[in-house]
Amino acid sequence: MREGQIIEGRGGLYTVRDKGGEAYVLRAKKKFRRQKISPLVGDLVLFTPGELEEHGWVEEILPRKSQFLRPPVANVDRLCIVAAPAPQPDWLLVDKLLLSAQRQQITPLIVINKCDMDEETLDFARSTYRDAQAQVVGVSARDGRGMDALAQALQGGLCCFAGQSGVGKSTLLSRLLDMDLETGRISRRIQRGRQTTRHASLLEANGIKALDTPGFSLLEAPDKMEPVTLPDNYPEFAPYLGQCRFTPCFHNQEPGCRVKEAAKIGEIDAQRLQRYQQLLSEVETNWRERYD
Ligand SMILES: Nc1nc2c(ncn2[C@@H]2O[C@H](COP(=O)(O)OP(=O)(O)O)[C@@H](O)[C@H]2O)c(=O)[nH]1
Ligand SMILES: [Mg+2]
Ligand SMILES: [Zn+2]
Repeated sequence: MREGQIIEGRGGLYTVRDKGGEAYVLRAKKKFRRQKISPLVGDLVLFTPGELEEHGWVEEILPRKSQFLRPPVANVDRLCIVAAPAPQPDWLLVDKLLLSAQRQQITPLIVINKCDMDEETLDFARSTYRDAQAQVVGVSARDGRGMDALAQALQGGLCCFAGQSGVGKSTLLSRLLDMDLETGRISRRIQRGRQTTRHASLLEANGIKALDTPGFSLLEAPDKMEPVTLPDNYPEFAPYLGQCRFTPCFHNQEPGCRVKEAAKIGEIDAQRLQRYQQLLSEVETNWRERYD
């Protein structure tokens, strides 16, 4: 058997590329369906190539380092969370994406694109996420600033781009990989009615391996999160651990909360705490409805 990585999957056919760069079209063995496992783009697999005109078989899926439901992808090593001066940044979405990355031990990178428009968004992101221990880089896919540093940061490992529509994910990816990917111009035409099925695919060029996942802004995890674990994902809360009156403290409605106090006196970013509380109520609702 040979080893390779799934770079595309559609209609029950999987394209797998081996280390030498050769691509094979395969079907998944029936046992995966019995085990309720579907091969995902990004999966490392063992396979037998087909002979002559026959397709081959995906025989084994190697253990996954990370996995998402939507988009259905596996083994992402780095998540690029893209925001820009326009459209107006949705920092709650940035926080949610940071959380998905942390939960799966994926290294996040906050990429502020369109720095040709203004630098204030970049400064804002730097100060907001400094204590969250997330790296922030500023780039412009248009004038090229910061692009070499970004390309450098993405060498090796599999990266995935996420963020609001219109922030420039496709443009960035096209530039990084020297490929002509679907950007805003074409997307608008699709909105006017042309229906296309949108699949994730794994692209590789210039030492960068990236997932092109058109149409996805958020990464949906395969499981629901227990609310009490949410604060663990906020490094800025860590210095106050054990200093709240209640244990556990959700840093929400409780009196004598040291974290809320820290936000009040400016030791913690107050807006980040506010978004945390918003996120907490979403996590609580999902947790209550976890058996539905
Ligand atoms: N000013 C400026 N515009 C950009 C930049 N990068 C992308 N855009 C534009 O932003 C729009 C949306 O880009 P697109 O890549 O389709 O965004 P996506 O929805 O995140 O994939 C397009 O009109 C791009 O030309 C940039 O660095 N600066
Ligand atoms: Mg796009
Ligand atoms: Zn508290």
